[in-house]
Amino acid sequence: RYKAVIFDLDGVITDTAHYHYLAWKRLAESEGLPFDEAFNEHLKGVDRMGSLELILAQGSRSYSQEEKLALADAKNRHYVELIATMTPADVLPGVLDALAEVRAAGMGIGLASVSKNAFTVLDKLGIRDRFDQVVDAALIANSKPHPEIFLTAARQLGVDPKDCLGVEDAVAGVASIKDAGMVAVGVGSPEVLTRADYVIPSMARFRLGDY
Ligand code: G16
Ligand code: MG
Repeated sequence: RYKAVIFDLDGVITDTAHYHYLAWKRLAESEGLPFDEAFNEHLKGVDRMGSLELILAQGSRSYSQEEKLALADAKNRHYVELIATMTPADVLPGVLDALAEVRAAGMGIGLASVSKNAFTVLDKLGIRDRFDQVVDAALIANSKPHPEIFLTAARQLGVDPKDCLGVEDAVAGVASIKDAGMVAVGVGSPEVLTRADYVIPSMARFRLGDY
């Protein structure tokens, strides 16, 4: 039924979503701003400066562009430190089987991540060559929830968006998939990922034939 499957990176392929959370939490606390798991859900899939804006909006003080860039840079340095320890063992359970299942079905495989660190993470995991096309921050102007990133991945794969399945753990990412005209598989909780067509608790439950 589908011609390609396009996967998100952070939170789907590997648990970098947790590293982003830790790095933003430290940053927020250093500025005396509130931060918890529930608030973090809004940041998933949102690019670096967009995430920072959401965090700073929790407080009343205004920041110059220079201060914002310094804060974003500090968060990224912490995040890069955290991902430096990653190895191929950090690929989440079920992911390699899912990629093999999609490959065996003769479909294209894409990756859609708004992260500037996407290639670093793929190389740490040793799985860059399993994707036919990778679309990262360098190739797009609009972060998720805008559909641009999934539309770009479909175009690069040479398939129509309606023939694509998108896989995402973030509210913003599911919105991006749906607004691109694709079918969405959410990885997480159905109460959070309300726009997803299907929701699985983890990639270990991914079965192409179910969608
Ligand atoms: C990811 C994360 C976001 C993060 C963004 C930018 O997007 O989900 O939390 O803010 O990348 O990352 P960086 O600061 O490394 O450029 P995705 O699309 O992979 O879920
Ligand atoms: Mg994600």
